[in-house]
This record gives sequence, C-alpha cells and structure tokens, in this order.
Amino acid sequence: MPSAAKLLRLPAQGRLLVATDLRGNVRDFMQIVARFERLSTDGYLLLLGDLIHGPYLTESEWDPRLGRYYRDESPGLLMKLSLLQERYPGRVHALLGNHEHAHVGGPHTARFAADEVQVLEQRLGAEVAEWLRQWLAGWPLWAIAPCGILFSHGAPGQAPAQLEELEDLDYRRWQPLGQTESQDPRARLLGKLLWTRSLSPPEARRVLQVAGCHLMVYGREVVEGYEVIGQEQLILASSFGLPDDKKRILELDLGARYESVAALREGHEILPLYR
Ligand SMILES: [Mn+2]
Repeated sequence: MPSAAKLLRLPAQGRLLVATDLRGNVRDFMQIVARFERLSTDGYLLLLGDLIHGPYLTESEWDPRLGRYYRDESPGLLMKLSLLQERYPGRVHALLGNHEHAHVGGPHTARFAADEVQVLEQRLGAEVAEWLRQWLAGWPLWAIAPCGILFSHGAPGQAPAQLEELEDLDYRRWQPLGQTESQDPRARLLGKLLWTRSLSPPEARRVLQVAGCHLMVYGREVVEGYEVIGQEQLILASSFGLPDDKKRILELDLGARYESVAALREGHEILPLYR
C-alpha cells in the first residue's frame, strides 16, 4: 500500500468547516457540501472520519432513536467526496476513522451487518473496492491547525514522543486497547489513537503539548451535538445517531488563535447543521 502522510497540516488562514461521523448519510453530506461551497475560495472542509457503514434498514425496521430515517449510501458518499476533492484540490480532507481503518487492515466493524467491510466492498465490486483501499490507506490520522487545534477521529489516547513518529505507523499493525504486554509500541500507539473514547484533562494536555496545540476536537461518540471536557476537549457530533436539530458542525477562522474550548461558542464557531 502507498504510504502517505499520517499528519495533515492545515493552513494559517481561511475558513475551516469541520464535521464528523456521517455513516453513509448522503443527505447530511450534501448539506455540509452546500455550506462548504458557500465559503469563499480560501474555505476548507475537514471530515473527522467514519463517513461510511450506516444502517441498511427499511423504514419499518428503523429505530427512531437514530434520528430521521435514511438508508446507508456509503458508495455514493465516497464517490461524491472523491469528486469534491478533485474539484477543490487541497481544500477537502478526511481523517481516518475506525470504520475506514477496517478496510485497510483494522478490525472489521459489525454494527449494522456481521461484517460491514465485506458488505460495502461487495456493493462496490472488486475493482472499486481495491480503489477504495488504496485511497483510504492515504488518509491521515491527525490534522493540526496553526489556530491551535488538533483534530482526530476519536480521543487521541496517547501522543507519540515526536510528531514525526506518526509517519512510522502502519494501518495494518495495531493492538487493541487494554492489551498491555506490547512488543510493538507503534501498534499500541495506533490502537490508542483509534479507539480511545475520552481523556482526562491532564492526559489531554500531554497530547496537546506534543501537538503544539491548545485544544482538541474529535468525533466518534454520539453526544447531543457537542460536549466539552475541561478546557481542552470538544467532542463533536454532526450526523449519526442524532435528530436533525441536534447535529452540529464547526466553522473556524484558521487565522485566529483559539486558546481553549471556551473560544468555541455556540452560534459562532459551533453551528447547527440544519437551521
Ligand atoms: Mn468511530
């Protein structure tokens, strides 16, 4: 597999739209794209992973606790994202979530099918599935913005000693959380980066120090739009598992300096997906 940067460095000016955990919801994705396209030519879009593997259910099988009914359209969402990246080179990015990782060496996820990887790759067909694996293998794990924010899919459970060490990680080599006697510190680091759910404030500060940032934003959990932990952590929920009025995205000024999560304000930086 081609090796590509595990760390994405965002620019120091422009606007940045951030959304996460779409899980095959094309209606929400198109809403985000419309918001992105209303930004000027210095606008960027960052998706924090888990774009794929939504519910493949009929309307009568649907659990209303998952929000408004939709049917998984992971294949269409991936195609639309790929086209968007082509149309706006260097301005549209996605981080690797655990559901994407499942296609490039991670454990296969099993929420809405016994094997969500197999189901999606069957729907895509062999050739497109191979294209998908090549593409996902190049998705980064972290994004860092000079405005002071570290972005990742889940809570970054451990920092590498130096940022450059992220590039040594191999998506095929990971170790589950809680398995302590590790032969391979890189495999342990990858596990902690992909599957940690939240951090204590001191743990978060240690990671931020390595990243050179003041706060971190991640998705992965279903919270009511967003949740703040201490001064350093914001958990964002943009789509999956929520009613439309709870879905939140971020719109940030890449030229600003955000010193803590208190600088991210509802109605300013934290915006409803639908208004
Ligand atoms: Mn996830």
